[in-house]
Amino acid sequence: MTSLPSKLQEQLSDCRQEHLLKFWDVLSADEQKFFALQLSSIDFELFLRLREQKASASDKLIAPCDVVQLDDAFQSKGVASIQNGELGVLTVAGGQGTRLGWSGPKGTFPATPVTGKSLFQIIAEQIVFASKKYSVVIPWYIMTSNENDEATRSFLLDNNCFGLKRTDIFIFTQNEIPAVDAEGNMLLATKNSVAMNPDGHGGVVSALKQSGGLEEMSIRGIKHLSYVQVDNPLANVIDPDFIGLHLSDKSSQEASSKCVPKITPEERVGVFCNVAGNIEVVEYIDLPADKANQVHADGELLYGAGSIAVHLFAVDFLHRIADDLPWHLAHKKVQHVHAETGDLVSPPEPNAYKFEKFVFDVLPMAKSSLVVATKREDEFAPIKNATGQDSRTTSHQLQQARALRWLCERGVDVEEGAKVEISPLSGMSAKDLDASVLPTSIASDEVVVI
Ligand code: UD2
Repeated sequence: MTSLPSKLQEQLSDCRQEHLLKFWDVLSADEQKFFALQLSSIDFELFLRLREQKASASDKLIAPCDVVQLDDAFQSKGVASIQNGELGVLTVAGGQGTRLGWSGPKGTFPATPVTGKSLFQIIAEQIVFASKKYSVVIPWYIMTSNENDEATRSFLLDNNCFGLKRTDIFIFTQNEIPAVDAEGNMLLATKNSVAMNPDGHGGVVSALKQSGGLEEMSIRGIKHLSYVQVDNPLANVIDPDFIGLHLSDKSSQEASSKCVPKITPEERVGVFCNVAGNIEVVEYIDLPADKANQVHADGELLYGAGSIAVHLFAVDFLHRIADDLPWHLAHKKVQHVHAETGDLVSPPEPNAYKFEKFVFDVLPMAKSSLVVATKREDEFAPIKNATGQDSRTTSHQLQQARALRWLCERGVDVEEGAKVEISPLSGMSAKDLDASVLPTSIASDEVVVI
């Protein structure tokens, strides 16, 4: 039996967390080693600060925010920036597909309606397409979590990175932070490990900095990042119109975001708002019901600028604010080992607080920030749940509908009932399809991949 290094012992005692060592003496030498290693990775100072944090206040002065429409007025600026090699793609993919009932990283989930391409493949192929179209290397930065890092790396390698060079993909892992109970105590996940949770997608900014990602971008000359979540197969990852608008302002934007009309007051998307003069996303659970339900004369939601979590960030800006994101507190169920008996407890009700950062909290820190309205039917078909709203089924329908619209726009006669999928390798707009050989018509019983 070994003893815990004295520095760790002191830290635990300073934070009054000695209860974590309750089972130390019954652990094997290897288990003790593992536990000591995990404990040494915990930022105890941060833990002490966060323990004092109260639930985020929702009594801020909130008003609807200004939104501009997406158009191609500044497309040439966007194209020039891409061609100059200034753009990188940033994907947050730390989540597991738990809500989907998928056991691997969410990005490995089969998402397209005919060929079942994974969420990762859809993004990779958009990058391949754009790299060819603009004759430029577009690096891809992927954030994983401890839980899915290895599986993500293997998946990409096993699939030859879907046509991208491995050296143009930068994979980095987000940090973790201990969950605490109502008394501010850490919980044991097992007898020799603390219950930790990933630090939220907002952890992407500090993780990019710590991993050397921001540095790597500077070396490559990357000035802007196109940020997307992994779970929206319709996200237009490299959009020259959006990038052009982002760059159109004289002072050049530090952050721009896309929004779509929120459909119902209950829809689980954050809303872009003006909060005390700044653009912020107010998360669905934080938007007071009276505001969420307010409508314009035409029936549209007053607070209807729904976030699809698609942003453009200036790399310099991320450098500046990397360590400044606030923390949010979420009351969640956390499975743990009973502090006295050592039995596994699966609480029926939320029993602990998890700390998370949200990426949209960078917006109010930007010197300038733009919210751009885009077509919901073209750019938003998230896959979140196993069934019902935002499931694979609803996403398939939306993907299919967009494919049909694009083909109709290019003059293809598509009969109702036909199954069609457009590969990102063929393009990211109806116009891009002009470079492909298209059929003149598609019969109702046909299955076509373009
Ligand atoms: C997010 C937004 C919501 C809306 C919606 C659009 C938040 C808090 N909510 O809701 O406002 O824009 O998306 O689809 O952002 N992830 C990590 N690490 C983490 C947590 C999440 O990488 O620690 C990734 C995850 O893999 C996924 C993305 O972040 O790609 C979204 O995470 P989520 O499913 O928790 O967000 P959701 O659907 O509640």
